[in-house]
Amino acid sequence: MADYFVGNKEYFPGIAKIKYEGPKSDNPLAFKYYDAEKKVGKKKMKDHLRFAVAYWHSFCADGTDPFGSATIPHPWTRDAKSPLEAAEHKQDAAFEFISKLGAEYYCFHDRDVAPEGATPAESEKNLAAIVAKAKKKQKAAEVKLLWGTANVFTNPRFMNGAATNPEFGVVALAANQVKAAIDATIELGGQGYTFWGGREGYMSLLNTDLKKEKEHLAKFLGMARDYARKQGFKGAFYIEPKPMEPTKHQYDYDTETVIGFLRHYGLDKDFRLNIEANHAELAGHDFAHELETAAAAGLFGSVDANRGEPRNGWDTDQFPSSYYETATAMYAILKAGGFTTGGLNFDAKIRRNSVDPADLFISHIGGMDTFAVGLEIAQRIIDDGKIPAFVKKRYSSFNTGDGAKFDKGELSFEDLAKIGSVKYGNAGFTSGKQEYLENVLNQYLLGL
Ligand SMILES: [Mn+2]
Repeated sequence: MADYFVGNKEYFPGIAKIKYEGPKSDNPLAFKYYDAEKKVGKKKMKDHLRFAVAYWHSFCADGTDPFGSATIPHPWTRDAKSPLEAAEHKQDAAFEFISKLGAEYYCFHDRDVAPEGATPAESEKNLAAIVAKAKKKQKAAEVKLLWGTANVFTNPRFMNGAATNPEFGVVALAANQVKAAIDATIELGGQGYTFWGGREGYMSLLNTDLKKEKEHLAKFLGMARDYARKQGFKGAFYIEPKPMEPTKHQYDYDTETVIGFLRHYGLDKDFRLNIEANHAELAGHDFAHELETAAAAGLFGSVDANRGEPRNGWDTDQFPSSYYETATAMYAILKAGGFTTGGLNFDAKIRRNSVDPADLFISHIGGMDTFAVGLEIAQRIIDDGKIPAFVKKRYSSFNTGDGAKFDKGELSFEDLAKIGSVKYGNAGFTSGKQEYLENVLNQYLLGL
């Protein structure tokens, strides 16, 4: 990773490249657990975790919330003579930050990196100009694009949806934007392209043809996929489930819903899941549940790494801080074979009263350390083997005899019923040992 900042200006002065100093360090601007080159199992930490910085939260979000205006200073927006120049300064700040942090990847929406123009053509031109600069900066900073996406939810024209909009004209405008974002992703060597259906849902069934909207969504996704493949895109397409907010109900409700949707419309060969911890919580699921559900379907792709606030029920996008959550998530990810095109994208923002420039570093350092600990614990679960062995044994009655015949489809339902009555009258009293397994996991969490 190059030590790097571009332009004449350093936007995070006084902050040098973040280093690993170990668990005893009291330097807030150092990693305590994330040691990029350290080997865990068969891979280096950085290759397991594939951290990405989210452009929108880190360089665009200014602390505005429904009750208050901006609190977080963005010095890169000062002194710019035009929106495009402001976007260039923001890009300088972004590459300086990502490089100093030592993340290898980043993710963006089209509108995070380049300003919207007065017309769709002008917007495309702005994006192309910024992409040309990003290409050079990626190379100089040794930073790669994990995935790109299009923001088809902020502009008021998307108030009734994008691909699911009841007006055809808006569907076509969304396609114009998604096409340009796909082109940008390909140009920058992006390893994935994400669809988050921010407004692909409904506010009221009284004004909604739900069947038509879902069909339109599937058609739009298939057309975008075909276009990207025709342009030579080899990466993964991701759908990011979220149950609600801003709509009452979003069609990509949760992982299981998306799997059913992708299979129903024949999209499951190209599309994978991008799973966000906070969205899992909003859907009433554990983060690990969503990961295991995607992996069980062979559709695990990438992760938006954050956390919610369990007691307030909205999408707070906080930085991960729970070892228990990252350990169980990383265990699911390791069991799924780890990341290929995906990674851990910090779809997380500092709180609006975290106004020191260093807070952006401190939050990412904490998230990276928390996932590094989670990875080590997950590897410990696998290496020690007690928990995987317990699960294996729990299903061992399907390995031989009648159980194996059942799994192979060699028993009729009448056979099964007869065997049950004749041979297994006393079955069903084996302990699930949940408390024992929780105790074992707690021992791993303390590293004993
Ligand atoms: Mn979120």
